[in-house]
Amino acid sequence: MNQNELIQPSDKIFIAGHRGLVGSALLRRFRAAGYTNLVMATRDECDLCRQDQVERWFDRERPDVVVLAAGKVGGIHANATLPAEFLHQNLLIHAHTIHAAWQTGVRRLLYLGSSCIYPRDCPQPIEESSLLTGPLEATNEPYALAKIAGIKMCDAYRRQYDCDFFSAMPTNLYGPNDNFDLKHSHVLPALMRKFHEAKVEGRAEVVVWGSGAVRREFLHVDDLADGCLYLLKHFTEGGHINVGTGEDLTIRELAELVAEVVYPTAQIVWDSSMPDGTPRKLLSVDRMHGLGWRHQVSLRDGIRSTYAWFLEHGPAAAANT
Ligand code: GFB
Repeated sequence: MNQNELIQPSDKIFIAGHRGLVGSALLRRFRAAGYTNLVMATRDECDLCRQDQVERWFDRERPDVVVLAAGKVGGIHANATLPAEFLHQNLLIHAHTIHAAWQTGVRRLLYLGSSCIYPRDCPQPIEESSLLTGPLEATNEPYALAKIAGIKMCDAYRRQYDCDFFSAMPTNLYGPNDNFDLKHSHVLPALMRKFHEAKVEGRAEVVVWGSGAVRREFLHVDDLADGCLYLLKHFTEGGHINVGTGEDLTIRELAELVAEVVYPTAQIVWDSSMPDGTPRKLLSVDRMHGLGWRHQVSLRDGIRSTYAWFLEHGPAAAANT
């Protein structure tokens, strides 16, 4: 135990969203670090979209620390076709949880946002100060607005009520327990499943959306979980901080990398009727590096280990829908 750290293994820590990609990684990381007083809630036990249920749950459990990783998430197609659900559910989840945390005296809260909160065309790599400096990417504007509201709630509760609430902005994530749905998932798990199924079914061609020219940054979710624990222990500031690798690649390069691991002889066919989304989304990670934290998992190793997980568990195991 290090008394200088801002959270302690004896703290009661609520991981909201523990069945998803991020929440399940947080559970693994906290347990490995000796944090055993962890509390979780399934949707049946506490529906975060219902204020009465959230308030009752916080009143009963009284956590010391909260990590807010719950929310409706999805890839470009899910965001573009379910805008009302993304806006409504995320606004409710964030508002109820942050408000109840204040009401019950939670000592420290980490809210997880997303790199899509930044303007579509802002300078790259994206610094934290770029927030609200320009228009958002249209394909995920509702989700981004809900995430921005969550960040601003943490800032407002810090300012008005002196709450120790702050936010981390992860770049695009992947890893075990991801959503491998072919339509609604993010690009990396979708490609993994597409290449895998083409190989198993003996099909040469694999259809990949968009032009392949846009660039994305990918962080293994175990690295994000490690970064979150690091921030909870050491980060004394408010506001929001980026968490990423500081490296990006084109979707074409990503597709080739996934093919190399899963199905090297596949032929990639581009479906230009599907949207590209934002042209580039590379986070500046100078502040995290300045705090002494860096990611550990290379993209190639992360794709290999995630594919091994996929082979063991299959697409149906994914809980993050
Ligand atoms: O990962 P993705 O869905 O999300 O798509 P975003 C990234 C890029 O991969 C886009 C292309 O240019 C897609 O057109 N892509 C190629 C594919 N093939 C596929 C495929 O089979 N499935 C998918 N999903 N994409 C999301 C936001 O944006 O990023 C969310 O919509 C969130 O709000 C998330 O912020 C992290 O990076 O474009």
